[in-house]
Amino acid sequence: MNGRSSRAGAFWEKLPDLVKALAALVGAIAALAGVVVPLWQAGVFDGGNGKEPAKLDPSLISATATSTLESDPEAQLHYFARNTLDNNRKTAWNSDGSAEGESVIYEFERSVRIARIRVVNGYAKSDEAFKWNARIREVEIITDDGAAPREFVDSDQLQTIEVDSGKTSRLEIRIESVYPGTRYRDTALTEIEFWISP
Ligand SMILES: [Ca+2]
Repeated sequence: MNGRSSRAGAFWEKLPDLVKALAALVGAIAALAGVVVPLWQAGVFDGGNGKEPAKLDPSLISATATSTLESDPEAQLHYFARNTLDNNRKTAWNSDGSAEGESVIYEFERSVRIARIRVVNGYAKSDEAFKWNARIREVEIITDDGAAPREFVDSDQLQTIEVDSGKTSRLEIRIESVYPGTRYRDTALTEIEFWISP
């Protein structure tokens, strides 16, 4: 045999090893898929309940507050709690003076299990409005399931607060403390979203 054919011979001799290695790799991938697929089906990778929380339609929510700043009809400014559900950063709920001990109360058309809320704290329509008015700091989140303390971040960006309520027909945010405004004692909340577990 010349050198060329002996190299080819060496290749063919090694082929069974290559096939075995390839078969082992395919087997390993199949075994991994065999583990991963049942984990996925069991919901391990999507929160453990088989489905991700979904945003509750704001039209199914009513909003009230125990303190609300009077409207300014001439300037077309209104501060009612419903402003936190309109997906508009230019509108907000404002308390009338200090908000400590006051509540914003949301009621739902049907009982829901709330996994988290997402809020835009303060009066986010402008940097000035945000600084001038107070922002919510410590709260009690009160549902049919009980009360739990939480703390909001001093930011005009959307922030997430984990709630994990049982079935509840309402969620009350009772304000315990605030980040003070530089000009007003009024405390503001611009937006809130309710994310519910299926
Ligand atoms: Ca708003």
